[in-house]
Amino acid sequence: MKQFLLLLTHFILIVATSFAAAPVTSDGDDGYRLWLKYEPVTIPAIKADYLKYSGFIGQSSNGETIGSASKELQRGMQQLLGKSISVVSSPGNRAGGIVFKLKSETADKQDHEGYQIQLSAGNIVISSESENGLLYGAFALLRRLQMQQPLKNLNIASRPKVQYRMLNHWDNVDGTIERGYAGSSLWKWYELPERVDPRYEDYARANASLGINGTVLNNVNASARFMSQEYIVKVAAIANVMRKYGIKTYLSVYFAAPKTLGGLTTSDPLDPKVRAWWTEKVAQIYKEIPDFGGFLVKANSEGEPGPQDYGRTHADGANMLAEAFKPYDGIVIWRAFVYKADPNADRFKAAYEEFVPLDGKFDPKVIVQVKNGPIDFQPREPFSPLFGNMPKTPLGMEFQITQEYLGFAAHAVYEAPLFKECLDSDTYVNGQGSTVAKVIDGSLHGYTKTLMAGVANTGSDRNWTGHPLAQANWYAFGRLSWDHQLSAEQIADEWTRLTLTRDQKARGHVVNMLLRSREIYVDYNTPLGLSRPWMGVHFAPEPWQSRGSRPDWTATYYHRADSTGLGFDRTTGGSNALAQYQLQVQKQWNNPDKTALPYLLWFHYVGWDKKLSTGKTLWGELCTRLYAGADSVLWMQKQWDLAKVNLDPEVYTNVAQRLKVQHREALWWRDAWVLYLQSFARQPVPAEFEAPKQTLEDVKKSVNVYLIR
Ligand code: BDP
Repeated sequence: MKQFLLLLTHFILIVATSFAAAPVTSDGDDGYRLWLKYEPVTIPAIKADYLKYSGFIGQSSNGETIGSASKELQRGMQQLLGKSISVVSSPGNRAGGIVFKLKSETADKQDHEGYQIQLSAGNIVISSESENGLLYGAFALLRRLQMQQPLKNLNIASRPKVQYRMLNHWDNVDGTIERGYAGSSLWKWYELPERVDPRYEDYARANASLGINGTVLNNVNASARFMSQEYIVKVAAIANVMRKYGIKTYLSVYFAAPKTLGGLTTSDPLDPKVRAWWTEKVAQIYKEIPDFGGFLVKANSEGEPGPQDYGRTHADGANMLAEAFKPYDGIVIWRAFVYKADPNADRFKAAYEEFVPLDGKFDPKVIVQVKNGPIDFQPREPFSPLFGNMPKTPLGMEFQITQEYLGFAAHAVYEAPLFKECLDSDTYVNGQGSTVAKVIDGSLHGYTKTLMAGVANTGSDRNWTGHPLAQANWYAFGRLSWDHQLSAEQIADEWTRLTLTRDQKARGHVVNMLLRSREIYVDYNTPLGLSRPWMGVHFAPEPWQSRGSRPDWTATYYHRADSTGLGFDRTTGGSNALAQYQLQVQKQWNNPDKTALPYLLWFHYVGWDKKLSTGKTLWGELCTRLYAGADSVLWMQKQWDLAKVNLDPEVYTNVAQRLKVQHREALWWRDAWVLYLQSFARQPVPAEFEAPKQTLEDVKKSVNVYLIR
């Protein structure tokens, strides 16, 4: 089954990306440079302003990362201002340059990677307690210059709100990427360690420019092969590049590796031989990678092995690995994405039920990584009830940047509003204002370790992300992992300026479109709180799918449509999943008349004729949203066209064509839901909309094409 799904995913990937690569012309922007384009500054006063500080770069220590910072400044100033700048190791009292200043460390860990940029004694001074901070400061200065912002009164101080800011790659040894839609893996295992692709450095630069300081190279459905010496040296070759940009390298581990790779008879975490095996393994890794970041573990989840195979708990498993890391800086990131195949259970409740009883039982080296929602990266989910309910265990956030449920690389969906919606949700655990963001940044419970991870959307496509606008999602994730208080709009505007156009009007159109894109997607894909994590293709509509190897791997399990209504009752009358939240949150969602419409069907089974707050019946409202969503893709096309003259023609055409695909597929989704739900609701499509021209059977046939091997 797994093999088949992998093949299927691969097939879809090919289909989804076959229209991806517009030919690259010599003068077009192929997207490779991302937001680090460094195009010449066009405002003379700004140029003159910065040129005053282009005399030299003062770099008095010679670490690798500070070296990268100088190199980046040289590259940036050369391209932005047309001036080559040399690096001096002892600037003395010279003025007219950019000076790096390494300060002594304070006890506050978060300050460690922070930076200040000020004008002082005729120089631009970038100071930090760490080389990473200096690198982040250099990128921040370059960002400012790229955005043509004046230097006057320059006084910037910034520090990360979260300690571990990382990408999770779901990349496999064979070069495929689970849920990857932008080509194959960036990591070329077959040619490593001898050949180190120069692209690794550009990857590291892009991440460092956002403040990302960690990367997990391989899929959470991990191959034990990554624990072999052969692969450890390959990983070390990549880690050598990452290190220069302040990025630590991590690996996902296969929990049963002691058995499959080590030849032991068990992988029981309480078995002394197993513990010794891991201790030795970790030591072996540190020999090759002295700054190794740690392990990411998916255990007892979707068929992966884990401690429960031996009657042990998640804490037993995680703590055993933590013990192996004791002599080192590395950490263990244990995922909370678990749900058992219980036909009577509500998958929504599973992670909470398994993990909350373990609160306080994890080693201090462990962070539990929780997906933003209780199910699985849906276009809209309520926040996971784990947030706030494990005060004694550092909980990290797992967002998905790759668009598994968001239209792959064919649909433009700007994800910052989705990320922010979760981060800004109030858990009420310590009264009003106990937001998820405060859980994640540690301020609510005083976590010693804090983490935000994003499942990467990068691949071997020349433009990294397949859809040119998907770069904005990588960018937004990185910026929010540094500062979750930035707004989705501010990030969109920044990214658009750096990547697409400096023109204010054109930017306005693009930003407008980006900001609305997620809501538009939700409208034609999963309106009013529908969800659809069934086992099929995660791309095409299949609300009729009712057979699977387990009930929660069907579509009907989630939407529960029948002749009287639709939706999943999670109130006391139903699964009572709502009880996992604080009372104030329950109040928000336990009454169908008061539940905000975007969450309605997440918590309630609602009759087809029930009048909603909009004045329409459930059926009427569903139709309205599905039609409005699909039509709004035409509005997106219009916004994009309005910006055309200020966009690179290559990028313009690439996105314009994808928006056409998006519209075609939005209609597909709309028709699938309307026709399928209509077979239960037995009502006509409201008169103001044109009824679908195809039949439900037609839609099913078109979806079945995706299932053909
Ligand atoms: C689901 C994906 C699956 C992942 C799993 C996970 O469909 O490919 O392995 O999540 O996060 O969303 O472990």
